[in-house]
Parts: sequence; structure tokens; C-alpha cells
Amino acid sequence: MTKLPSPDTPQRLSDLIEPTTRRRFLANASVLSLAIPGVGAAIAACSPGAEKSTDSTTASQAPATAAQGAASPILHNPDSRLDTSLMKGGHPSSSAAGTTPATTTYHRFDPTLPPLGSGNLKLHWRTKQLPIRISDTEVVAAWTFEGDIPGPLVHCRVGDTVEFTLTNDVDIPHSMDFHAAQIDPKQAFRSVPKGESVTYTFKPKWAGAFMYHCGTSPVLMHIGSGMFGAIVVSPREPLPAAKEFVLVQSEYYLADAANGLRAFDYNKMLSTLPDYAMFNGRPNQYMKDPIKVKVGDRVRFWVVNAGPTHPCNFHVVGEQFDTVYLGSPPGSAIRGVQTWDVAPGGGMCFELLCDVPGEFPFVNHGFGHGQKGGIGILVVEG
Ligand SMILES: [Cu+2]
Repeated sequence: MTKLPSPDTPQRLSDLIEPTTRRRFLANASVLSLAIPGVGAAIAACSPGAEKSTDSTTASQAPATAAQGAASPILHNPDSRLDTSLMKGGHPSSSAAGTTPATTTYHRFDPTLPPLGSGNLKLHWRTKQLPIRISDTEVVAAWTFEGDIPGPLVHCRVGDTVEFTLTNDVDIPHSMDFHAAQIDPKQAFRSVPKGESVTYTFKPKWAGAFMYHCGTSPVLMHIGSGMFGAIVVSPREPLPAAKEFVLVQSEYYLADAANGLRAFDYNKMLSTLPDYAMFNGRPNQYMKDPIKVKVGDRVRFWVVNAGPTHPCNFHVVGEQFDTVYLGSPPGSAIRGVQTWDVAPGGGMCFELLCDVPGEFPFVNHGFGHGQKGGIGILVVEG
């Protein structure tokens, strides 16, 4: 009988997938990988989604509509049995073992807030399972929206219409929960099995930085495996001119590497002791490739904390936030803030005026997590 994993049942994430599904994923991972160190062979095929997310966002002028249902009339709430019907409670001896080693090309995740489009958003995303290189030494077996961790950055304004479609191309059911939406979750956020889609429409009511994530049970596993991202909702009245960046903090809980690939470890996720905490999917990525601005720039960080478990205590060393919006910008602004914690599942907007040149580390000042990769550099050039 199919059952949910439990804290009493030590399991690796990929062990929860039935063997045929796991083999298919790992076969796909091999195809999507570029080389096989140790074996010396190269795999010519390369998915276009393997290196960079392909945001299929398109702007449209579609009139606002009420939330609409999806193609399938069948309802599955995020905790439905369907969600776990493809998972097995057994314990295969390995996750990635026996597969070919994998390397993929590392890329920096661009933290720049995408510009606003000309109007409403029409998004059609697909689920993708693929290996993602998170550092010089490590590749993770990821579950994603559109092929990257985090998923595509979305930017719209209060009152815009967002028409969203998720098509599930993989064997495990997935779903999409936008925190910027006010909508019947049983309908809109339901899980869809392979080959099916869900479509819904929403109009963000409040400005802010909002998380989105897969809500399929167990949610911890789906968020922890990479299915999350950020939608920034700007107010109708523009905020002060600024260089705007999006930082999505998350944690990785990983099994030991097998042939160059690290699977996600569900039992570790339950233990809440991560291997890494980081901004935008790669530990320390903005240490080696900083965010750069100029003296006189106002910088606005839209910080989303995808978790799945720990807070992000956001701080910029050597600077102070002249403005932090406790609620929907531009309301509830407070001044002169050194550090503020962003809760898992939350998002906040931080502003600072860069009137001093230098290199300013931005960190999770919960330093156990700063030390595990939740740190970067803001370079202010004179
Ligand atoms: Cu999912």
C-alpha cells in the first residue's frame, strides 16, 4: 500500500519514486548532462533547459477574468492521495547509484528584477527534472519549474491579470501555489499528473515579494527539491528609482554524491539541518560573482524566503537599510533597520542608499546559515 514517508522512515528523496520512474529520471539526467567524467564519454545531447531557465512569460492585454478552472474537472487537493500514488514507501538500496556521473555547466542566476511588461502576464510553464550544477564541485538532481532553481522571476503590478498554466511533463504529480493569488486553492493549486495541465487566473491585490511553490504533498519534499520561486508585485504608483534585485533564499538537504550527482534527502529535510543555505539556488554564488552598483544608487532587494524551514535574517554588512517595508510597499515603511527576518514562505522589500563605495556582504545573519552559503557581495563602485 502506498504511504507517505514519515520521520520514522529513513528515506532518500529519490527512493520515494518508484524504480522505473527513478531510472527514467536518471536516464534523462544523463542525456541532459554534458559529460561523463570517470567514464570519459561525452553525451552530445543537451537540453536547452539544462543550463538556463526558459521563461515562457509573454505579455498580453487579455481582459481581467475571474479565476477559472483547469482543463481537468477532477479535483485533487494538495494533500490528495493522488499526490502520493506514484511514490513507494520502500527502500531501494541507492538513489543515484549505478548511474553515470554527471557534469553540467554552472551558470550564475541573474538576480536582476525583470522589467515590467506592457500589460498583463500570460505564463505557461512546464515541470522539468534535471541535474543542476550548484557549485564547482556539486550537481543536484532537481525538480524544477522551467529547468532552474529557483524558477523564473516574475514581475507584475498590483491589479495586473496573471494567467498561469502549468503543464506537468514528468511522472510525479506537481502543482503551483502562488502566494500572490487569492483564489480557491482546491481548484487552482491542485496537483496534475503527467501529461495534464492546470490553468488559473489571478489579480495580485497587494504589492510585495511573494513566494510561489509546488504544493503537492509532501510539500516539504517538493519545495526542498527545487520547486519554488518569486513573483514581485510592484505598486501601481512607482517606488523611488532604484537598482532592483531579487534574492530567493532556500536550503539544500542532500544525500551523499553517487556518480557525481547528489539526490535530495527527505529525511534530512525533516531533520531541518541543511547542507547549504543560499540565495538563488547556488551557495556563495554572489561571493565569486558579486552584484554591482554605483555610488549614489538606491538598491532595492526583494527578498523571498522559500525555506523550506529556516528564516532569512537579512543584513548588509557596513550598511543600513534606510527603508524596510513591513507590509505592502509603499505602506508600513520603517527606517534605519540593521537586520530583519523574512519568514519561510514570506517576502519583504529592503532599500538602502549606496553613498559609500566598497564591498558590502549581504548575509543571512543567522550565521550558521550565512556560513553555509547564505552570503554574497554587493559591490558599490565609486
Ligand atoms: Cu512538485
